[in-house]
Amino acid sequence: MSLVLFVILTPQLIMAVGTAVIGSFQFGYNTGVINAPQNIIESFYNETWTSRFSESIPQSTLTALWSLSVAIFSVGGMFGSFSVGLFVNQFGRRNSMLMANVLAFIAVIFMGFSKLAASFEMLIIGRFIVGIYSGLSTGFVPLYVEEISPTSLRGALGTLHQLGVVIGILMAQIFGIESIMGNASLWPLLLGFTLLPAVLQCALLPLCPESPRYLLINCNEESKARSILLKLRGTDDVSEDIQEMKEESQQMMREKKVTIPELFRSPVYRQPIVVAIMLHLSQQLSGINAVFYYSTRIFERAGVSQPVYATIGAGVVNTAFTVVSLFVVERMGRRPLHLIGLMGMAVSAVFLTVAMALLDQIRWMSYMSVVAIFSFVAFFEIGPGPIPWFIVAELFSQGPRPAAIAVAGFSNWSANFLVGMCFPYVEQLCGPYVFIIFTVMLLGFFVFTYFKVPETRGRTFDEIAAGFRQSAGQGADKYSAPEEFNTLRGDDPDL
Ligand SMILES: *[C@@H]1O[C@H](CO)[C@@H](O)[C@H](O)[C@H]1NC(C)=O
Ligand SMILES: *[C@H]1O[C@H](CO)[C@@H](O)[C@H](O)[C@H]1NC(C)=O
Repeated sequence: MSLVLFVILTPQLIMAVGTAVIGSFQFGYNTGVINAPQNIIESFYNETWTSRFSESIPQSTLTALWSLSVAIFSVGGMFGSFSVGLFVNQFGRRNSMLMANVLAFIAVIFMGFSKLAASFEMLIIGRFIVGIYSGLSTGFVPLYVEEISPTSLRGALGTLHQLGVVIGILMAQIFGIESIMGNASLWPLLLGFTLLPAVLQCALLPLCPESPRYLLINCNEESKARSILLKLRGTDDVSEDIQEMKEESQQMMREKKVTIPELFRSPVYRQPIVVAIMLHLSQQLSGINAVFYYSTRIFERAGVSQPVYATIGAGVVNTAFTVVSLFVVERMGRRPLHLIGLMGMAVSAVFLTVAMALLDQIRWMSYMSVVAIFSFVAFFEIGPGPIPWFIVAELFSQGPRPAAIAVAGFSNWSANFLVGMCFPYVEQLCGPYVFIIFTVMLLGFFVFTYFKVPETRGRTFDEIAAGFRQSAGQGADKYSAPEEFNTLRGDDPDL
């Protein structure tokens, strides 16, 4: 097995994947960066407000402004993820990634100079723009990585996107330590750090190949696609890959391109799209971003004496378990992993709630809250973190895939916004019981996944589609013997 791995992992492939996932890193970094310096930036808001209006900022205004600064990132992300399709088909996968960096540069200027300009508006605008960039990246990167990877490694390399994200979060948390950049004078640098990866990516991307799949299917440039594939695969025979792509392209022509409204109207896609949306909602409404945005605050509430270090601990656990999932995801099916992850998170959330509720009576409950958050994060990375990506990409063939990914991205970011914006308020309302809400949702998603989500690992689009049609016709019993159905996708009258 490992021998095969080395044969397929050519330097070109490693380089291209590594460069692409810088985009994932940026997304993670900007997700996590706002967590640790919350108090410091809040006092900057307070000072700015005081010097403008000669009175200190009302607590409610501060909460609102802060939640907005955190959550507007997701509004940007929503716009970005909706524009992914426009870019990738017009300019190609690689050039789209290159162009998006313009946004990163603009965002850095806004965020990095907000303190100098004494303007929290600039910070908020910068968060919005870096959100757009992140929305684009989270669309570009998995698409590019999937299209340049050999089939056998698609899953494992796909998780590198997630790994890039969690390393970004971890770095942001480490840089956010007070003695590094999380202090009153250096926080603009902390936010402006995004500049460096952007420069690095701009320097490396021109050396990476365009996606062969894009060249072949979108541009009809077979010889270019072939020569890129030869380098990426490190073999002298890529006819199988080319053949596979051609088949897909033929199917696309038969299938015709699917728009977002059609996705919901056509009975062929309705079930898969509902599954895609629910999976992304399950990722966001699991409460993971409550942890990534606010864990320092949560640990403070839970009476942990060094909340920043606990936050970093959560980042380490997050990264470690992403690596674990990298290895298991190709061995185990997507479905069991997602189920295990959801259930584990639900149980952890219960422990966290108990720990926070009993904090005043029992001192060591603060340790239990740390353990509970760590295991919450670990289970996230086993299931709801990486799995929705796989399943959504594997549920749809080229025709409907861009539209499907846009819809999934939209639901992801809307839910992300909802959690980022509302969590501080809900927490004020519910106190220690706030994670009960996530527990209930997690259990709901568990039930949904159990009954509705098919296994997609190692199955062709046709088999999966046939499975859906079967279950639509027959009700529950499902997806167990896909090989029996050998239906062509194009033959459905509703298309
Ligand atoms: C804002 O700063 C002033 C002066 O430092 C302080 O008294 C006040 O409590 C702060 N307001 C908030 C909402 O933190
Ligand atoms: C959804 O959000 C998660 C975590 O916040 C992120 O890892 C993922 O890339 C996002 N997906 C999309 C489609 O934007």
